[in-house]
Amino acid sequence: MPAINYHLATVVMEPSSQPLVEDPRFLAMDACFTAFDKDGDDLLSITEFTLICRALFRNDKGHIYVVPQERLEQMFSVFDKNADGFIDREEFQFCWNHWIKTIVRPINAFLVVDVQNDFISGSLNISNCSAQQNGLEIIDPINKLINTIEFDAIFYSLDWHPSDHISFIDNIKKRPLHPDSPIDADTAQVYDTVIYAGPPPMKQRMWPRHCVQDSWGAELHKDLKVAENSIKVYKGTNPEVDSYSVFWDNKKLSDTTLNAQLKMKGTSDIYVCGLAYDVCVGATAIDAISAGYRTILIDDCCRGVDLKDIEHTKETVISSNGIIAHSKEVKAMVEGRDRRPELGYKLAMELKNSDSVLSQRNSTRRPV
Ligand code: VGL
Ligand code: ZN
Repeated sequence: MPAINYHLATVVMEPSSQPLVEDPRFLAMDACFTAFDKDGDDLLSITEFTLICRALFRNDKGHIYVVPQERLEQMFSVFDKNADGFIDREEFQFCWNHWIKTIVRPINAFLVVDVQNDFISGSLNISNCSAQQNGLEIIDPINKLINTIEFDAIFYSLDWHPSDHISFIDNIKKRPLHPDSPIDADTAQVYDTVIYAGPPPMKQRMWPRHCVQDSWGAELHKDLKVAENSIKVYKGTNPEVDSYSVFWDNKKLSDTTLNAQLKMKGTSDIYVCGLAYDVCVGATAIDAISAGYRTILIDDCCRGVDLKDIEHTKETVISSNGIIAHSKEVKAMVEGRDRRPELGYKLAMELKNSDSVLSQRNSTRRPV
């Protein structure tokens, strides 16, 4: 508990001054409101909200992140529920409980994607792919994160295919291809994309046989630290559909237990890393963002297949308000000492959406 109180106190700390809340038993929420209600009218204007954002979105090295005016206004309007141009104390209660508390004390999950033998030195060794990257290089930085940072939960995903899996090139004649498939079964090679007949028709990139259930290739690399109380998530177990994301298979037919387990722990933030950057790591990060999580992709703890696809993965994460971070930045972020405006904005937009879902439920419109 002292840690939480400390972080909440920093919220009402002006640059280069002492925390206004020094007694941890102090009612932090009201103190915060009062500290930022500069003109004492018992309301927070956009200018006063902007000061809150200056206190929130900073790191412990004294850097204050710039938040574009348009974003400040969008976030303000999420909390100014009656749209009268001010955040009153009741509106601030929502802002405090659902936004500020998460920003200063996130609940952090660490997700290590598919750090398995086959991708490092086995049948789908990514160093043979076009980017020629070495998966072994991520093991030390991942272990360092596990050894030095207190995550609230740690997950390891495993690509876990049955022998007749649809993605294996040597299984290509087991299922009919669609007439529109760009390549036929006799000419298709590893890494080509074909279209299976279905129904419904389904695009599939072909891979060498890899990560077959219970084989050596499917084991986590022996040097990867497996944290105590961590959770393993198996994916790609349905022979008929591939599964890049750790949340969903590629057809979104079924989910793994990951989202339910994250929800159970009250997770707000997900740190993603592993193999392959532009395949399973990217798909997982993007699904994490769509599922509403504040998402951080740890760049130096990922290795991928194709440089252009890796670039595209990063662009997609950034443009959907995720973060690309270096592992050395993670500890301060996890501990709420480095608070990124992109993640604050993402959370505010989630709160806005959850609001509209609620109001839709109360109206005649069909629930989404
Ligand atoms: C993966 C290709 C096929 C991955 C899994 O883990 O990135 N890539 N199956
Ligand atoms: Zn696979």
